[in-house]
Amino acid sequence: MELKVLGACPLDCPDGCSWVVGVEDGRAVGMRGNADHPYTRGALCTKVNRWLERAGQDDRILYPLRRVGAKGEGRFERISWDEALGEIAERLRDVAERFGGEAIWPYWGTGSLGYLQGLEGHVGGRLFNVLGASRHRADICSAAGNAGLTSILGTPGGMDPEDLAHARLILLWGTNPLTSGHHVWKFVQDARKAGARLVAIDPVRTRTAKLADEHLAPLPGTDAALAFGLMNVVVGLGAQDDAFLERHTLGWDDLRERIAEFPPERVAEITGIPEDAIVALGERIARTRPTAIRATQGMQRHAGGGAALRALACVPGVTGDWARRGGGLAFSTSGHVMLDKAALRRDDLRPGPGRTLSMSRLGEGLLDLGDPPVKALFVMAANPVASTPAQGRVRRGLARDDLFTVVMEHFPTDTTDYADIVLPATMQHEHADLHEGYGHLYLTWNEPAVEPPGECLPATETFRRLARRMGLTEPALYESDERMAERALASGHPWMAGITLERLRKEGFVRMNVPDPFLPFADGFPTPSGRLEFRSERAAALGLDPVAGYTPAAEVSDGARAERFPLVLISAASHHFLNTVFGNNPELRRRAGGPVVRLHPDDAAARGLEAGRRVRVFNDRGSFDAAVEVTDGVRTGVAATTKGNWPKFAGGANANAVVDERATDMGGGPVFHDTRVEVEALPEP
Ligand SMILES: Nc1nc2c(c(=O)[nH]1)N[C@H]1C(S)=C(S)[C@@H](COP(=O)(O)OP(=O)(O)OC[C@H]3O[C@@H](n4cnc5c(=O)[nH]c(N)nc54)[C@H](O)[C@@H]3O)O[C@H]1N2
Ligand SMILES: Nc1nc2c(c(=O)[nH]1)N[C@H]1C(S)=C(S)[C@@H](COP(=O)(O)OP(=O)(O)OC[C@H]3O[C@@H](n4cnc5c(=O)[nH]c(N)nc54)[C@H](O)[C@@H]3O)O[C@H]1N2
Ligand code: SF4
Ligand SMILES: [Mo]
Repeated sequence: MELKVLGACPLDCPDGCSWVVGVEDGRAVGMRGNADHPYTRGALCTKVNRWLERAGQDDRILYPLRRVGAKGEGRFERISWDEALGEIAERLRDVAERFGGEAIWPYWGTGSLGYLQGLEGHVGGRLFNVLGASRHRADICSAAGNAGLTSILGTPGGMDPEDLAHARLILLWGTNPLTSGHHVWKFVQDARKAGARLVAIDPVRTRTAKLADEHLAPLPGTDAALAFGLMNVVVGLGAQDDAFLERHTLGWDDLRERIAEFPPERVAEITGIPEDAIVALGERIARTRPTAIRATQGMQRHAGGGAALRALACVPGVTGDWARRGGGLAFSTSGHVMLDKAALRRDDLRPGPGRTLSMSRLGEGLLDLGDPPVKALFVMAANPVASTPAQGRVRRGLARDDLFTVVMEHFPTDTTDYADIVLPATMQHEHADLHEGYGHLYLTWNEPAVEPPGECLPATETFRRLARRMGLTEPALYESDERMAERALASGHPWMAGITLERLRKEGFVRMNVPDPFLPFADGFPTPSGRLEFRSERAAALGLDPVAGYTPAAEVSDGARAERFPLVLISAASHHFLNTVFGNNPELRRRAGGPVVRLHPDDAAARGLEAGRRVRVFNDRGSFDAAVEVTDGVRTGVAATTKGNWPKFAGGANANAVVDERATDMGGGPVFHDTRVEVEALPEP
């Protein structure tokens, strides 16, 4: 008889799907989206539909491995868990003794967002706290936007994306949901059926933009200017919500002056969008209540990414839409998740405060930092050779002979190729975990459905065994997965009331007890003033402009650099891969058809490039190879490619070979889409 086991997709996607695994005789025989989950509603996605196929792929890592070739070569021998843990325990102890705990860098990626097995995976987080390791700041994805929004709203958590269904005008701004989180589309379509208009704002005519009522294509990195231009039109019509501004905001006079600096004519020049289109959209916002903005990570991958989200959040402040159901801005709902994260992480176990290292700057961390230098790197659920900026520097750092590297993985990635020891990790349907979705308000429990293959172990169990091997006595290092989940759930916050592990296990998912309808700021904003802060003293204290404004991108706006490298490269989500996960799935690789760079016909013609031509995309940092697609779906001056290609299947490099390690204005995020390149034909084979 087939058993149905409820679980959760662990990948870094806002949708946080609930899934059902069919199990027969201890084997997983099927997986589908949970039809009962209000957000998943029965469907997974093109990628995760191949989850079980992925779990059984021939190249899966099933045993601990020790490197036998040179770093980067990827030659290993099988060893026992006992040997692996013994060697890791000894090397970590040795590094800590000789250089101090901070010479150890636990590098957690986004392969799993689970509270137990993933990001800061919790026995592991506790173990590295006990060792006094450097702290890892997971700033590669949303840090700039989170910081920008927090400066004005007090939290990155905005409106419930499900409430997009109640909007009358929806701006999909720097987001491509049909590729990067398609479950929100149902709510968008519900709004349209009720008469709402849909506008996409993206330099690229994406799958999503093609289906919108209107598409505006700004120059990359100019969104804050566009937001101010739209507010300029709204205020020009006297359509601001004076009562809301008076009661709920701080610094309206300052913002008003800033808005006056951005008449549509100037904004047209900055953004490359026709002035009449800016005026028309501003007028539409002025007369349409409620207007909702759905923005995700795309637009904050520029030097001014924090300022961009900060500016966008001003729009519903001016129109008063933050107070209306179906109005406001939806970026990430993570800020609303009231789990007791401190009880999981246990920072109190640290011997001292400890330095913080940036996930986005691994090259810098391995090559430039002293005092102490990083001597041991523990990589979990991350593939930095493929996903982190400055690929050449990352490779050089990982190739250091004096660095001891452990990688916990499912597959032989470009990163495991540099490991001294590789540890085989379980996949989601083989271990337990607790999840949120950063695009909705449900918590999900993932029950293990089958026994792991080979000698794969969950991260939690790996760290319990490592702690024992190191002779550590702290009891928190030996807690069970279930006990940790219970602690996280018992935060005492009213939104968590009645949500126990027992209930989650039985029901699979539970909506947090937020008020219904959910207006996140009905009781005020969680800022120091309790108001929406157009003017923020906290921003000023960070050396930033106290008033929201426009911070230009770095390379995009650099005229001298533009002469050498005329095209702005955007490397956004691939439809077929989830970051680099699935990048080694044969069928999805076949569908993706290898790396592609999309150019406007004028830009292709200027370089004598025809569709299908193999090219080198390069700048002074490095290069990668791709095939040209010629399309008027990208603006002139923009080259569009995707992230997620494995360098080892793409001639040794991907888009991150040309991306800089520079940080964003706020949050220390990466600047993937703030990159200038040139494209030239490769010699015909
Ligand atoms: N299929 C698939 N789904 C994914 C992922 C994946 O790799 N594949 N990745 C997941 C992860 S980790 C994340 S963080 C999210 C990311 O999901 P998104 O937020 O959608 O991020 P991106 O794909 O980087 O960019 C979205 C859009 O922003 C546009 N864009 C780039 N620069 C600018 C700009 O300056 N202004 C404006 N207005 N638009 C701009 C790009 O052209 C792109 O179409 O998706 C998740 N979902
Ligand atoms: N050029 C460019 N680069 C980008 C981006 C971009 O827009 N453009 N986007 C960035 C973004 S938004 C993100 S979030 C980062 C992601 O960067 P990373 O966090 O490094 O994510 P991935 O590259 O997908 O690597 C995740 C790895 O974890 C493994 N894995 C999956 N599940 C588990 C598990 O349960 N346990 C263990 N041990 N391993 C597991 C997978 O096999 C995979 O190799 O990439 C960034 N890189
Ligand atoms: S990747 Fe996103 S859409 Fe696909 S199953 Fe996972 S959560 Fe759902
Ligand atoms: Mo991400």
